[in-house]
Amino acid sequence: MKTNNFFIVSTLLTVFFISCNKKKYTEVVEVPLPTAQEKITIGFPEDVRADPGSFLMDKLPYPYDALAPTVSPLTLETHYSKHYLTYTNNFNKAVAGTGLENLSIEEVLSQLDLNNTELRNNAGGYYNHGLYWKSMTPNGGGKPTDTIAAVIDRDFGSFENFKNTFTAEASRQFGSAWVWLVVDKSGKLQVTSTQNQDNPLMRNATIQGTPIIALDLWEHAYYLGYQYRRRSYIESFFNVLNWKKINEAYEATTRKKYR
Ligand code: MN3
Repeated sequence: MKTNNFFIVSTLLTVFFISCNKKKYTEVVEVPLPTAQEKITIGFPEDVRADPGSFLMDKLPYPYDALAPTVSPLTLETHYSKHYLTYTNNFNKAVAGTGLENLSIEEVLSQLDLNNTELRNNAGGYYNHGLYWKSMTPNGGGKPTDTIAAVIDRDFGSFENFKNTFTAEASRQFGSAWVWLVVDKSGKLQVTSTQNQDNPLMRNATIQGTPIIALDLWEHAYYLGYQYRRRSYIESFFNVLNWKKINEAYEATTRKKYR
């Protein structure tokens, strides 16, 4: 009898200790990123200053925490104040003395020498991020309205078809890339993608056109919030799309064409 009791008690203790250990282990895994550090790190977009140059940074049209949870505050702060700032400074350095510095950014991109990788990468990085900031807004998303809604229906059949096409194009990317909605040379909307910091305004683009939506698929754009779940970031992007601005960009493109 005594042996039996001892056996039962020790079994219960063993089970107890194992479950304690399991719990401890689980707690360690679930510890979130330190929020205290985020508070210290995050500043204000208006405090970011580029070096003097021909091209100015686009002002971020919302605070760093405005796009959460689609884009985490720390991601947006780092992206805008470090990555975008660096592209802008390096672009201004690379374009100086090329004879292109007084052109519009769209003209620079369509005319630049693709073998000049410093200029190509940084002019792309400068333009691409400017459009990415404008593609998004807090309380955005939903279905498009105005002209762009009708044109999406015309060229994709429906908004759902457009969304599926864009998501599929984004999901099949490998490595650092951008996904675009462009107005092509015939005025039709098309979804396309580019590698690195290239874009559809460059002469090497498979589908050339004027971009009106830009999605950054570099890891720095989503890794802190999503890690390996790139697909979740792509899906969440639709929750912050700025359809008002996208419609304006579409209308500006067609006006330019038929002017
Ligand atoms: Mn980026």
